[in-house]
Amino acid sequence: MPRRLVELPLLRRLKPGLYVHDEEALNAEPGLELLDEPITPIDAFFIRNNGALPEIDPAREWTLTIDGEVERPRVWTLPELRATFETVTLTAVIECAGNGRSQFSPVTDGLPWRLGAVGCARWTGVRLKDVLEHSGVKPSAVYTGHYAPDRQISDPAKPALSRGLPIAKALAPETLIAFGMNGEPLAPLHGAPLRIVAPGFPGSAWQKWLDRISLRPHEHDGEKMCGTNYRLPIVPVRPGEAIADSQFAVITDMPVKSLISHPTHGFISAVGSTLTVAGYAWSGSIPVESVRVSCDGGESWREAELLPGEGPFAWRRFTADFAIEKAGPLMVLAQARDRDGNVQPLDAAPWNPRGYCNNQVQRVSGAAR
Ligand SMILES: Nc1nc2c(c(=O)[nH]1)N[C@H]1C(S)=C(S)[C@@H](COP(=O)(O)O)O[C@H]1N2
Ligand SMILES: [Mo]
Repeated sequence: MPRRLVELPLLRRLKPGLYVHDEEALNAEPGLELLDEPITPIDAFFIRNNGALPEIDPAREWTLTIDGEVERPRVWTLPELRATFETVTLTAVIECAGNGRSQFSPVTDGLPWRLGAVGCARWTGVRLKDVLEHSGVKPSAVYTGHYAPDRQISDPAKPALSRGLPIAKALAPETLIAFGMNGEPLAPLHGAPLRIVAPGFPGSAWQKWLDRISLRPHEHDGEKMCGTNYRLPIVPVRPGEAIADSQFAVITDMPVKSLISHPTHGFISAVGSTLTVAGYAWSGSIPVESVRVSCDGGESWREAELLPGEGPFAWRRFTADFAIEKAGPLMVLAQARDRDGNVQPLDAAPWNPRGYCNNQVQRVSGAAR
């Protein structure tokens, strides 16, 4: 019998530290203290679902169909995929495009994510490129379309999500069809048995419960690919202003960003002690170059020490020490910069109707006593 993957009480046991935004679709994020590790543990990892969890019949063998603009369409079983293609493991950040949405003003539509809809994991799978090339990619293929069995809650006839990748990203060596996460078989909540891993691209491009990839002769137009869904205005917009769909473009590489995982809001530092500010920095395709940290609300800054990441798609640990000399309020900020000189905005990121890509500098308030 098909069954719903995970019920809420089970989620609370599996991921006890997560704040649940939405019980029906199961959307949940960790507190930032749970993200203070180079590899995010699975029980601290955020969950994002656009629809109901799919009903998966364990008795039916899972297959992955490759069709569309290919010479030789093909249906794969999991053992066939594993036996035919090289298995690779890479470390990559996945961040929901809506992470930080609650900090936009005025508020926008969408789940009011705080800052926890991000994590860094080790992903194991086969290269999407290898699987597509085995079918013979036609020159007419410019985009992938990804399909999965999960359905919309308000309209179960419709898929919850069907996103895709520009063909260059689909054929890039880092893009995977994954079946493992952090050395374990991929968990049902994270898309088992198969999901896309598209390092640097928004989480929405990382299709879970993948059962079909169709190569498209134009940009994919599946569920949540069009209109304002996971698309940003290509011109500045003011809140409330009407703008045509043609003025939006699909989000591809995510902007440079950092997260302060220590200390957390409301911290107290003793006068005479050292405050160590620590966290992680990452970006889409342009490497992170530096992080600077302030503990006086941005009056003065110090370059953080930045450790190498576990490969080019992982986040990088930063730390900065401050001598706490006098009592009073403290306001900790971290600002990452990428190699092209892009920095996190100190105040608001550009406002957009659906509240995507908010990489504004995080502020953590505390006090010295
Ligand atoms: N089939 C399917 N895949 C999906 C989604 C979905 O709703 N359905 N949500 C996407 C979004 S918006 C995000 S941010 C990531 C979240 O991955 P996670 O739940 O493993 O953290 O999955 C993506 N893949
Ligand atoms: Mo997302």
